[in-house]
Amino acid sequence: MNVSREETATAASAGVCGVAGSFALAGRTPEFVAAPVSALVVDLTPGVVTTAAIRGLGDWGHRLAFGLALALTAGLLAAVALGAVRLGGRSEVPYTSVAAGGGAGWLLALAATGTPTASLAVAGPMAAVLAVGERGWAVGRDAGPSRVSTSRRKAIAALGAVAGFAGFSAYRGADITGVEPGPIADVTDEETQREADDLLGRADEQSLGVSGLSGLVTPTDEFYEVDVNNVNPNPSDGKWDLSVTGEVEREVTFDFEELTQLNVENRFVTLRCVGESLNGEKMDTAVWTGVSVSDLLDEASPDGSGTCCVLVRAVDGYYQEFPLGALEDAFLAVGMNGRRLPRGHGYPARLLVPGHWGEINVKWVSEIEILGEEQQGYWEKRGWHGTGPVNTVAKLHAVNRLGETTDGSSGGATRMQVAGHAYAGTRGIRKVEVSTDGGETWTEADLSEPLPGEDVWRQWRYEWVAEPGDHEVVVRATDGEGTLQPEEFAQPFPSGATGWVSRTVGV
Ligand SMILES: Nc1nc2c(c(=O)[nH]1)N[C@H]1C(S)=C(S)[C@@H](COP(=O)(O)O)O[C@H]1N2
Ligand SMILES: [Mo]
Repeated sequence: MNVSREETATAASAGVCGVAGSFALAGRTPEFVAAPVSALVVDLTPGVVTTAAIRGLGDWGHRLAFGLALALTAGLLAAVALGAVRLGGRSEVPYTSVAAGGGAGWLLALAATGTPTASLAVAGPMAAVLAVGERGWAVGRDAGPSRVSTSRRKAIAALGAVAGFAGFSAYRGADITGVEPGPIADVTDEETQREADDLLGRADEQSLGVSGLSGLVTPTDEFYEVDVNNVNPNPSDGKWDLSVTGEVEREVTFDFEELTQLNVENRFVTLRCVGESLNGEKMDTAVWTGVSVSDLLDEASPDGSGTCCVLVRAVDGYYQEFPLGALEDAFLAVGMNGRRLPRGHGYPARLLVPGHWGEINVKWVSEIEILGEEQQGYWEKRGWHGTGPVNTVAKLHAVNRLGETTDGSSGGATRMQVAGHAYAGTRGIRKVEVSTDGGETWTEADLSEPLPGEDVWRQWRYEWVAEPGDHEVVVRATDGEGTLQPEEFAQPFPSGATGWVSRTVGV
């Protein structure tokens, strides 16, 4: 088969523009044509590779997988477009390539997304490129002696147009979030809303107000997000439900309405990812609105004897297994910081398990299966041990120079401030100590007043007068049971980071 450069370029451009058109319309929602390819890439990646990528590349591993999915999808569409171009070249009928390529692109997109209208965003740009290809390149070919320069100019213009379109769609699609979460009163009542707002106000008041340190509640759009997939599900209230199955007296299913008819309350809960580095930023707190999981379990009545654990499944194919006991005080959240859950945090409902690593706080939760025997969850299959209680940590995220002072012995001393958050799950934080001499001597830091709730972090703050030079600041927490945060350093893999955070502060 003899394929010309023009044909290849047209087909490749059609593939890129098909993906770009789809992203401009759908963003990272399931209507994006590359969404199922992305899920497939994640699924087919062996666990050891995933874990190695997380350890070696961090969040870039995720981006790489998404980039690969985009390239594969564009390649697939380009292959279809190439077939259409070849067909058009042999046909007497004008625009055969446009009809064939646009039609095949539409069918492929429909197969991938199941949405006829959204699939037009793939077919349209593909057809447009094929039309330009059939007209434009052909004219270039007939242009006689000036052919080289004409076709080069055309190639540059075409490349520019494709790149421009891809850039535009990357910008457009990035803003598309799927559901727009309304106020939590929409699905509960005014009193629940007022209480959530009051709690937010209270967190604001109790925050230590240190410059450069986030408050006791993390604003929703700054709350960390960890998903196995690059494209999150977008279930609607009407289509979503949650079942309790397995070793139960009777299996029960709740739809969203039924769920919100239960006793709704607001709770402060902190989440932390087992995969984050020791002083990382994947630890945040919100006011969550929801119902107690035991209310759901009561209706199903798990068989008392012979049950050990639960397998919780989600709409995105994620699943986690952990001891049944952990569900006793668990919460099913439908709201976050006074509004409904955003799609990225599990709309319409997610699990919150007090004191446990983030990974078992299953988002888009769809089934709670009571088990008689242990199984491995998604991350445990990939080598992690992240289903248990969190490690104790005191982070150091703010270093502030408060001003020159005269109380230093040699003059020229500076009043310094360091601060951060401390968290120990349901054990709570008893104290945080700071050393400014590399761990020789320790002083207790100020702590924010505890917020109500059994699984909430605290802020700490420490100020001292520092002589000019370098100071090795170390910080460590003691949990509510009196246990000091272990000093020995460990990487996040497989059981969460340990050690004391330290930082050299130059004055
Ligand atoms: N369905 C589903 N639930 C999930 C995940 C996921 O990928 N899919 N990620 C888990 C992990 S590893 C963490 S740390 C928390 C993060 O919750 P957040 O994204 O709301 O901060 O969600 C957990 N729940
Ligand atoms: Mo996580």
